[in-house]
Amino acid sequence: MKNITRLCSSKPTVTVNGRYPGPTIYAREDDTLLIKVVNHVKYNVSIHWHGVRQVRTGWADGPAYITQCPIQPGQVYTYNYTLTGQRGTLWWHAHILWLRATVYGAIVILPKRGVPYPFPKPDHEKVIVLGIVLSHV
Ligand SMILES: [Cu+2]
Repeated sequence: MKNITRLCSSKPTVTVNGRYPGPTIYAREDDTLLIKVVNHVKYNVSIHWHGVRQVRTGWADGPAYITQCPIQPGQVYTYNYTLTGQRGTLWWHAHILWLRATVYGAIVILPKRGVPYPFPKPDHEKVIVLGIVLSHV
């Protein structure tokens, strides 16, 4: 939980590592990710890797009550999956009703080392994550 100020009002907000939006994950195609989620809040949590093609790791997809039990307060869960044959910028988000409003971030999947982008190399890259501001809730 962290007090987050948006539109001149502060409120306790569920974040990832105190960050809102949460941290950007950088990886390369074919990397295996081990992402340890420790639930320090009093709500159930799970994280969905939006757009990531789970190849034989459907259990790591993240939707609570669908592919896994939610991570309960005080519990730990390690997502373990491989980014097989995919590149690009996707996002991850909580897969528990309202938590998805504040618990999200980007996941950047770079080409394999030594493999160029399928377009001219950009001069600069910036990750943009669109979100909403919760006010008067
Ligand atoms: Cu999603």
